[in-house]
Amino acid sequence: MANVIVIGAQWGDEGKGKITDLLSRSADVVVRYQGGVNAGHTIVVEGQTFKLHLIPSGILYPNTECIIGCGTVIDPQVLIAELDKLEKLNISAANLLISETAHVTMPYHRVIDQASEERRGSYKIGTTGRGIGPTYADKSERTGIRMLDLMNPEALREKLEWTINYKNVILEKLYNLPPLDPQAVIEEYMGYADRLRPYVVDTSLKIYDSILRRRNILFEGAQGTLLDLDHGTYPYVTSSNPVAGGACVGAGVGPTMIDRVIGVSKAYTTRVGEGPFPTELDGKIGELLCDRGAEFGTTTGRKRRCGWFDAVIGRYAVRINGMDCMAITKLDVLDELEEIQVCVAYEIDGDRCENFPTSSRRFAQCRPIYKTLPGWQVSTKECRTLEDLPPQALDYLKFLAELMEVPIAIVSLGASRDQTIIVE
Ligand code: 2SA
Ligand code: MG
Repeated sequence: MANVIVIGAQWGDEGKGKITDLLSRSADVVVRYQGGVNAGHTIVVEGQTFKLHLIPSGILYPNTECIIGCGTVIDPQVLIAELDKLEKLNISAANLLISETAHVTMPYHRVIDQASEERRGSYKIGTTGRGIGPTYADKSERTGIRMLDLMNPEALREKLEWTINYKNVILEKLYNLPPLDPQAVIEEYMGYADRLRPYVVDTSLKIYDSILRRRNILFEGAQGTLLDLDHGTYPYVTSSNPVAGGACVGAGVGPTMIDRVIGVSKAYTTRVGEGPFPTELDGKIGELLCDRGAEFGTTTGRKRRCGWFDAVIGRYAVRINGMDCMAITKLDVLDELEEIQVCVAYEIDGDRCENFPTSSRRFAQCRPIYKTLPGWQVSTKECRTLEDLPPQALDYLKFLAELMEVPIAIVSLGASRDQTIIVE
């Protein structure tokens, strides 16, 4: 297994949770390297369903070390709620480590995220409203609060007094919102600090130590390639780097330590939030994909927009992430369709375009050029090998692999662990 990065090849929600869960079995360490409580995966333990936003699902394996790296942003309130939930289920969090240089999401980040979205009107991004953008903005502006500060009452008091007074000017003058009481926030966050202290360490050092001991490390991306701040559909992106390159920065490891990159993509496409989406389907087929795929956000419950598979994006994701292979998820969602379309290229102003355009304006003008393939119209949910698949489904997968120029290593046909084909 060695050191592997798993990333989303589309706009997030590709089913990375299930694939990382599969790979976690052979991992000694699982590392989250970016994002915050905007991510979410659903976990089922003893028939009970619950959601994790920050803690890697690897926590369910008693011997797997789970690391929340320096590239993440941490909302302590949500993290503590997750720890409480695990405790209730008798799942030990003793193997959890949190980076001391990760940035902390504060109440003003959440307020500003929501207020600025409202202010943007028709230019809104469609954020999760969890304060992610403002937390990363403060990191870049160098006014952020890090876990190190949270752990040090004196530093916390000093930094927060200054910062909250500064943010209050923005809240009052820019958004006409009530100011925050610095003392109340300081007290609240000091309480969180005590609860989190046992987990907070220099995680980069811990990861390096694991590398030297040849332990298997899984770097788990949140969101997806097209939501990457630098390489996605800017400005309709998140504020971190979900691409494979982000794993090095966000975990604090050098690129020579990484052995493999696995991309995860749905057999169709979804997107939550605003922004162009060339293969989006408004009508009956879009509804069918949404219904059969249960396409609702884990964090906000928002309905996801659905559309056909887009191989231009797929090729782009293969390139930007240096992908070795791909996992295709939710193939079974397509089971009932008579015909399936795949976007093979775009048309912009009468020209054929094979490559993902960097300009959002151009991207918004892209019209998909489709190739139509026959559907299979039988259930694939029970297939466990490629030979079990109906020939049309196999042809569909072969076509995707050809278009993206990447081998397909895993096919997923449902939420449970056994509904998986591992391609030898
Ligand atoms: P933000 O909140 O600043 O990161 O939002 C910016 C854009 O990034 C999108 N985004 C996501 N898209 C898909 N899935 C995400 N995670 C949750 C999930 C989403 C949910 O797992 O389902 O529950 O709604 C995620 N996180 C951020 C977001 O829609 C904006 O387009
Ligand atoms: Mg998700």
